[in-house]
Amino acid sequence: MTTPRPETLAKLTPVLTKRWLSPDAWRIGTYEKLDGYAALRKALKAHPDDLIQLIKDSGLRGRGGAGFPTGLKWGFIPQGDGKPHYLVVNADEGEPGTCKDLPLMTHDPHALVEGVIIASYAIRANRAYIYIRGEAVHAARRLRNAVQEAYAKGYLGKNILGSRFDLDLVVHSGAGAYICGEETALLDSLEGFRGQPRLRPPFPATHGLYASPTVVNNVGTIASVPYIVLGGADWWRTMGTEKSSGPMIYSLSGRIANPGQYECSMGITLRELIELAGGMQPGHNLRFWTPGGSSTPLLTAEHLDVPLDFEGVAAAGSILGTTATQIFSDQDCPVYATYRWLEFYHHESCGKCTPCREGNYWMVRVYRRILSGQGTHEDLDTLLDTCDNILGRSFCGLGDGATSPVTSSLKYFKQDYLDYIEGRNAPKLSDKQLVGA
Ligand code: L3W
Ligand code: SF4
Repeated sequence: MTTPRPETLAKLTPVLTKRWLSPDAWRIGTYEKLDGYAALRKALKAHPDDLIQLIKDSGLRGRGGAGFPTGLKWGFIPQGDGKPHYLVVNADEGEPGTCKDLPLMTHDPHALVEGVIIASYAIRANRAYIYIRGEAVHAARRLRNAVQEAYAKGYLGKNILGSRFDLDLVVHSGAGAYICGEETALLDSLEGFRGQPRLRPPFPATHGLYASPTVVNNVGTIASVPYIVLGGADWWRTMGTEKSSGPMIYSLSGRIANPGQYECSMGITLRELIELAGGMQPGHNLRFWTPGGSSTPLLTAEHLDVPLDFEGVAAAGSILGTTATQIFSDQDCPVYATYRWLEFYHHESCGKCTPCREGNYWMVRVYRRILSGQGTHEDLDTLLDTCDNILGRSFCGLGDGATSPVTSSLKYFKQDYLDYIEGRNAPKLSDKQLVGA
């Protein structure tokens, strides 16, 4: 175990995570004692347009993977259009390795509820939904309890705190499909249809839930709002970088001494995160890692000093994504890891478009062949060619994301593939598993 240096420890910025260790922080009484709902009282005294401007000034960017500017998105909602507006929170956290929203909703559900009320007031929505992943039963229970408590205290319902603003909030559990984390599939699922992506544009901002203007934001994005309202845009900008402001919850998993969530100023490096987490597990040396879940191209030990903000990771050839850093060592095989991720994408592909549905199916078969010692050199060209036909030709991000581990592992670890094909690596899969392909 390594002990973090003081300058690295200073990069820990507990903002969204600050109440997680307080006993009973999920109960409204505790939340109120710890500044809870103070931001709502302040926000309801402001003009909704000023709140949108505040979020624009803070530079807050979406925490769900794409990093889209939140204030800009809120500003897209047409005003005076006579249509109902909706706020939908994407709590369908399902990206492999990602584990920042579920602990937030479990430990501090009122932070999300308070954020929902403020955001709904800003975009003039009178109905909001939290779409939570079906398997997250405990988090959903905590959220439903928080919503009930908020109604009982007058923070939800009619004429909230005497402001004449009304809001109803519904917690809706999905059925465990990864694709429902794609915003338009989520909206279809919420409307009672099978969750499959819609064509964009039009974007949800103009044609969302029930074809009405809708903001879809991630849990971490909405839970950031009360802090910005209380602390101000300038304070928020004291953390992070110019274009990637604020703190971010990084989820560390894999070959690390203390896996978990580390909330730090954006722009921290993996080297510093590993230090905060007590170092690598004994006997393991870093070999490859995902900066933001399996849909983001792999990076390697050469990238330990890449700033983990939107621009820094992009410059290194990957994507910040959901800041799920899965850490693999010299005892892990990048070919096998990629195969396991592809099994996931193949299973979760909704089947709507041919490149993703067929491409992932074929790539899984090719990986099984390689890993059972029966691959050929042509298989590597087939993989790249298949990725070429998926990337940019799929209907939604799932298809594009599935190509990331394939192309990046071939870029950095081609020799590992060759070792299976040329018989230097013992097969990892049996003939029986190959037949199952
Ligand atoms: C109005 C325009 N709105 C863009 C909105 C759009 C959306 C947001 C970002 O995928 C990525 C994906 C995953 N007018 C607009 C506009 N918007 N132009 O901005 O849009 P986009 O298309 O950049 O991304 P996305 O479709 O939201 C998110 C990657 O994140 N990812 C995350 C996966 C995580 C999960 C999970 O755990 N649930 O799915 C990881 O890397 O691959 O590329 O709101 O409407 N002109
Ligand atoms: Fe469905 Fe995959 Fe096409 Fe997305 S890319 S619409 S998940 S088949």
